[in-house]
Amino acid sequence: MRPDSRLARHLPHKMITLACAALALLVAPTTTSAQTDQLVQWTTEAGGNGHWYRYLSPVSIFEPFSFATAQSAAEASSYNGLQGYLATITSQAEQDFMNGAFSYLLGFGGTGTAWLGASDAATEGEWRWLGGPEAGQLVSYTNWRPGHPVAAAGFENYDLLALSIFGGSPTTYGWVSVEQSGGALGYIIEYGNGPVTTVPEPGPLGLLAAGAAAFGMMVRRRREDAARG
Ligand SMILES: [Ca+2]
Repeated sequence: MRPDSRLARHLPHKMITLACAALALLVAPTTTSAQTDQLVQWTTEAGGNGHWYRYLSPVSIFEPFSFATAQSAAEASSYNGLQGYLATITSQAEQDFMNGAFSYLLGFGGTGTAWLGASDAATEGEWRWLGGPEAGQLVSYTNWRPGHPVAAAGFENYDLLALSIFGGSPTTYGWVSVEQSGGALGYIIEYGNGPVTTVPEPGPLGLLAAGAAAFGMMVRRRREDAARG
């Protein structure tokens, strides 16, 4: 019997399970509450900033994301060593890139909204980016849909920013202000705020490395056993 086939036969079930789990993590979205998970880079070759963007949709249209949920999820995430935050669109070029990158993902029946990272909650009418390299800066480039931003009125302040996509021909993209109690059918994370400063959770690659190390130990132990026996 060849040694490798004997090894495979005796490969502990636990080890196979660990390897499968690690592989599943590698291909699965890391945000469990979201359905769609696509990462796209705005490359410097294409005139971009090199940042990565990720659009996440809810598991159903009946479970929109609150702004707070989206913001905390974005800021708790990282990719490629870059800190995440709710996306900031600071130029027409960045808007154009995102329109192209995410149009096919957004919404149901071709219409949808996704949270972006700005608010005028602090001072009504004064929109500022909340995170990323632009944190605290006034929103200068704008792409408001007609009628937006909605001025404060009565009980509700329309303090939050979402990218809205209206299906049809041509598809139109624009920003809408959303009330504090509102939800959006997705959010966009931008990864570009410098190196991650917090200690990351063990990622898929870390788990794979741990699995490989454990596998190596097992093989070594079997060889030692064989040498003794
Ligand atoms: Ca940006």
